[in-house]
Amino acid sequence: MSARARLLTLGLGILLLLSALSACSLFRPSQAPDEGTLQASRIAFDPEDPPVYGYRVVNAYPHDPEAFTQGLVYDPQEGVLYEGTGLWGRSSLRRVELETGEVLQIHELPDRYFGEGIALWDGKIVQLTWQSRTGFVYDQESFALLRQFSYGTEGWGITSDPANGRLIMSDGSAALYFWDPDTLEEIGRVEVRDRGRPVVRLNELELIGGRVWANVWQTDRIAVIDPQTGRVGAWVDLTGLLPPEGRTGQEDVLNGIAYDPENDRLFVTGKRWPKLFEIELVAPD
Ligand SMILES: [Ca+2]
Repeated sequence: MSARARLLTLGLGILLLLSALSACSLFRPSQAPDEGTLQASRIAFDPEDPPVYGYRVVNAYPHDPEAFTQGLVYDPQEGVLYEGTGLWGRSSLRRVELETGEVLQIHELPDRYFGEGIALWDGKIVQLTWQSRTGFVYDQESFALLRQFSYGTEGWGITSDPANGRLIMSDGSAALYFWDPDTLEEIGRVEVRDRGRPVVRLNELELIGGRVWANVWQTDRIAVIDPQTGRVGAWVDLTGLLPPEGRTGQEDVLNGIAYDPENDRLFVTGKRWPKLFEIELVAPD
């Protein structure tokens, strides 16, 4: 066999091997498709026909059943959760250990404020209140109050969008508002729609892979939204997440989404839920 024929044979062999490999599982992504689950950053997004994802519980952790969760954030640098809670006279800002649910630090709001969403920004924590049109900025480490500010709507959810230099907040309507993180003034807004229909009662928020995940108040659903267009491109249905045997009888609705971008972990809980869950998503059939 000539050198040229040998080369050709070798090349053909490699081609055949590559096509065989790509047809089998070796080239599939490592993120758990074997179990039929996906991590949050990997779900499909289709505004024309949004897929509805189910879930699988990966871990269940204790959660203070007195915490009326209104804001939830995970800080990958510290490996802890930050939580904002509501109710008159019971509202707070907390640093919480993920694995135990232990409250490591707490700041209680004055009784006249009903605490709402929280967001981390540059070593600070921004906390909204429900109807007082008042927000607070704290030092992330000490919880010292740095600033109090006003805004023109109710306050429901808030999340940070560092890549676009803005905060994104909700007020219970179908709007997402963009805020300058330094002045805390509105710099834009978008209406959220699912195939043309406004999606109202957007509550707690989390930015995951450039998309806004929003709890829809009084439902078990999370809308996944493109903040540039406002279009919903996927839903997550968390019906049945808190099983009957785990209930205390005091629970309110699903609320609270936190994301660990370093390990692609998604955490969800609810108001006065005794558990906080790490979940993965299950694609529709
Ligand atoms: Ca959140």
